[in-house]
Amino acid sequence: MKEYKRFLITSALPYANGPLHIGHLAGVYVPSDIYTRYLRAKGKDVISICGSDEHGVPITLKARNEGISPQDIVDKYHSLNKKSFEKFGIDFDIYSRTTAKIHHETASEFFKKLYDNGDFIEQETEQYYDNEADQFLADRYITGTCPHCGNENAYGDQCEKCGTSLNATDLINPKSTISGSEPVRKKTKHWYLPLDKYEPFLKKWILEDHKNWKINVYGQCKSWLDMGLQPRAVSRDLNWGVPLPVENTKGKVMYVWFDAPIGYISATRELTDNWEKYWKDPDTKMVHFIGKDNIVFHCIFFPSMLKAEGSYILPDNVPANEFLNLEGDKISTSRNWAVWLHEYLEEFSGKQDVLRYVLTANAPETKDNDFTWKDFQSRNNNELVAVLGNFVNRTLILTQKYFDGEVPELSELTDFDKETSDKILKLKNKVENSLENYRFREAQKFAMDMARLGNKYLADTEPWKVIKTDKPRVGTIMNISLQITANLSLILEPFLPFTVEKIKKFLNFSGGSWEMIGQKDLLSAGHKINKSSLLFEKIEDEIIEKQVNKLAQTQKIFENTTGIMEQKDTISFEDFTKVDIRTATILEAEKVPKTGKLLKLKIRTGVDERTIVAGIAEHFDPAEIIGKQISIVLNLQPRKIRGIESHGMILMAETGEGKLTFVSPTEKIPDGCTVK
Ligand code: B3M
Ligand code: ZN
Repeated sequence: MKEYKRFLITSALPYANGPLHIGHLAGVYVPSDIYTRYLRAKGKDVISICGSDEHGVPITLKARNEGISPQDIVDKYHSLNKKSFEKFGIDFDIYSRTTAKIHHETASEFFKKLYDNGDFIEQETEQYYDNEADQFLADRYITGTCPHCGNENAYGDQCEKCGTSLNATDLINPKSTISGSEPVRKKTKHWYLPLDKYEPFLKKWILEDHKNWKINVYGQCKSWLDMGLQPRAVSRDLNWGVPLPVENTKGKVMYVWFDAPIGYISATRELTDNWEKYWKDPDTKMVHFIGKDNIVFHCIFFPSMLKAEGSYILPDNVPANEFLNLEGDKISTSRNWAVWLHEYLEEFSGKQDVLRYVLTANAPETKDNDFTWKDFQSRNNNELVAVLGNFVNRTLILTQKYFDGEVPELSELTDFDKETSDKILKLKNKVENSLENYRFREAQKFAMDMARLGNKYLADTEPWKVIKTDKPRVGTIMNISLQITANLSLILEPFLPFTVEKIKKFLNFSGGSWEMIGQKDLLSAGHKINKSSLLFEKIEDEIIEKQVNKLAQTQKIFENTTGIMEQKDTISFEDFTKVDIRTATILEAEKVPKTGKLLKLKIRTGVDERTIVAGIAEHFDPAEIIGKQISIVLNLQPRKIRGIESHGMILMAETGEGKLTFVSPTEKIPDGCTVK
């Protein structure tokens, strides 16, 4: 294997038109961060590059829909996403943006060079034009009737009803979404990069020279290359993007996938005057971290651009991941089926490492994978708490207890002691080998094996028993356990940076390089450690249920907007009579502090007076509902909601849009009457 002098790590530039979710982290940013942190720990010369992709048609559409400018949209999401990355410890050297001046300059220079070289084909085609709005229409700006299924709201590039991909000119009765008028065909000139010309080069470079690429990446490239490549337009008629640096091209900008990958170069330029070393010296290893939908752009399109330009290096690897699903369903922004990072950060404050851990343990490295809240809980409780947290905590507590927080001396070593210590180095080599091959879930598992090793060592040596008879022996045991803990702080750093900071603080250990892993004397005898606290806490069922309910709620809203909920499974009459439904009256109502959603109600049931907590605060003013006669389930098992015991349930009818009304008798009758 080639020894590289420096590393250039890029992570796909997320579109700044929406917030980030767990799929982004799992597929691209956690793996790239692990890899970068590992290289830094090895003392390598490495830079990690990312930023917002701020051009493209969807951003202009969103802006139009919201009645604000595209710049407003990208400003908002650029700062939101930048913050999310920082909070998750995704440690880029720079997080730039493609609306930056330096990017427009860099992309223009790049385009101009290819243009002047005669690398583009110039071609005139007919495209739809909106006379009222005075502009050409991107495919997404045209709707019409699908010629295949008759759907009247098909887009110019695709019918979402039957899934057929379309040309705008296929649509029957096309309409401009900007003015509503019927668009006309008009000639327009565009520039194309003749990808077919680069096919022989790509075939050799990928299919022969990079057989080591991940099988999903290699396979996708091969199928593109087998199908044969076509020239690809690098310009668009749009007023949002990098203007073409060519005379007489007003109203034309670069195709977003032309300028976006150049964003990696611009960001490097912004970061350092030394940028050409990273981009032009063949001793640099460049690695692109991306999701699978970006493979063709990073393995075929961008390399062809770089090759045409001539002075840049090509990526050594493109370890693209597959997709992460959520609770068995594809993550979807438009259906709000996602776990958003900014929400996680609020709801699980301080638990960034838990999510990093779970997403790596479940990373969609070779196939699509599923995130479930249950798995999240069990990995936290059974692995982070029970394995890592438990080992570190026991080691620190026992050291405080038996040796007053001082690293004890080693005395004579048993074979088991030696074996245990020797395994540390073996694990380092395993983790390293996995990381070098972009197998992050395996790498993390091997790193955690070091905590498992520690737990087993403590369980087998039983210092809490030995202390009664042989304190020097316990000194040896604790010394070895502390060395394992210090080694853990080094080997886990790429994966769990926040946890490692804590461990180092507890150990009063300043850390060290990757190559120190395996040393048996990271902490010398007599070294004082600090007081500690728990590294992880158990996540209770309640918390998980809340998240699952939140998702169910989302799903319900989307099901209901398309109609009424389907009938549930049938039940027996006997089952039905088990539910004791009664008329009742609301006597008092008040908001439950700090919840926003909950009302605490005092209810007269005819049988008694009792408290019921209901999630209706967003729909009703407490004052408004006092005295109202309603129906309740009387015999529901009492439940604690936010510390308040709730006895029963208020019956509500809910519309598709989530509007609630009480189910009340149509005339006043006594409380406690049965509803049957
Ligand atoms: N903005 C696409 C995406 O988020 C994209 C990546 C650009 S990388 C140069 O899927
Ligand atoms: Zn259709």
